[in-house]
Amino acid sequence: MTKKVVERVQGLNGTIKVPGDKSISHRAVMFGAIANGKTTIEGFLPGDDCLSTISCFQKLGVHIEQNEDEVTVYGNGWEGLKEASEILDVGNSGTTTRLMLGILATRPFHSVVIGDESIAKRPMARVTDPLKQMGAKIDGRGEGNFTPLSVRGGGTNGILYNSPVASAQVKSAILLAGLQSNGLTSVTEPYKSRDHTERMLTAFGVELEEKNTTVSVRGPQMLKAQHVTVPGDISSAAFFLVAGAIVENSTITLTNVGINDTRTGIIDVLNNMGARLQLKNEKVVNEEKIADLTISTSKLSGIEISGEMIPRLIDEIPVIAVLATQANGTTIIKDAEELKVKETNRIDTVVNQLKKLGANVEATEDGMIIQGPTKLTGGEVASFGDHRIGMAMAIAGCIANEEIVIHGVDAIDVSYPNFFEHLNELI
Ligand code: SPQ
Repeated sequence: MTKKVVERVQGLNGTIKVPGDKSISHRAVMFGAIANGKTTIEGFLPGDDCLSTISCFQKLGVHIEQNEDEVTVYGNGWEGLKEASEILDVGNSGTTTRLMLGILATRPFHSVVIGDESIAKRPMARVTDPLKQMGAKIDGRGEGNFTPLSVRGGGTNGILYNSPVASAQVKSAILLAGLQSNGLTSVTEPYKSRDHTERMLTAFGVELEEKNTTVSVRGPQMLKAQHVTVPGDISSAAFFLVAGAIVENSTITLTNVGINDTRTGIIDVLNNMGARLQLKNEKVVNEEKIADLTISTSKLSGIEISGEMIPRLIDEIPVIAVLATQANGTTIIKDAEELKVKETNRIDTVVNQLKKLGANVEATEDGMIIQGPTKLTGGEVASFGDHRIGMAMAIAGCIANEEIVIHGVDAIDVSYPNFFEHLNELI
């Protein structure tokens, strides 16, 4: 476990190109692996989570070459996937676990899926139950709810599934299984979750239908290899967007950031709080909108964040909590129970760590309430193995009165390996 000392800064200024989008990087590798032909990926995120995806599909017999942010996947279609002689280790990655389960559910061989301590606690029944209903044989602790999981796929039929949660991982796993199942597969969710799967499957030649919050595919379907350009990850940009808004004397530009509407809740929050944020050079690359974002220090007001906005900013809530400690008035975050089943219980972890720094924050059943503005003090905090908590604490450290010590910063490598280099470039 590595620790890092972060000290108050006088201002953050400059331009940063954040690493590639994690969700899109995972999907590009997986879809390339089941497609026919050579898929090339530029701007890939070489973080630990996406490297776990590469390693699992290599074990499944797919030839994949990776050099920094460039990846080539030599797909041989669905039949190119072969029974692995080793256990498939997903590391810390929920996306790898759940989307890969959707793919394995239709493959007529046996697989064993394992991950780290955090993955072993995350609920998988949300995907294994519907996949079992489609005909896959999946078992594991808690009747297939927890890793290690054993999967014997094949012979699956389509399903009309009403998901109780707005989750892109649930939606994607079922749709991927649907591509190799008989008949129609349809997923309806309470609110629209991120739609990278729908966009990228379409680019790979899949026919799918979208209506309100329902997505449908008809099996069987094949994918055609593509070139994928991965935009910068707005979830990584969020740390510097918040830093730019709350650290005095700051102006930060983040280039080439993905601004897919299903991910831009953080932009709405910053605008609603009164931040000075500008979007420039908007364009569309590979079905995904991108832009350069510039943010400067501003006076902020507390707001309520709830309902359909939650899936559009779910991963940004740890750093939004830091933002809210500097906003005037009360910020209420609700309808965010999903935070409890992330890399950590992000309601408890965020609240407990921010309290150690003197923040006025309390946990609720489905979110948190933050009163601001408060001057944060120094102290010792920890990531608890959760990348987003580690980075949120580092941003808190930039405005704290005394230094803060963050334990477990190695977790940040999951999604933003050069996070501290970028932070130092701005000081
Ligand atoms: O991959 P993992 O570990 O689940 O990562 C997280 C994150 O913070 O990076 C969540 F802990 O992001 C998820 C996100 O919360 C990535 C994701 C995706 O790529 O489909 C979707 C969201 O999860 P969910 O459960 O709402 O579908």
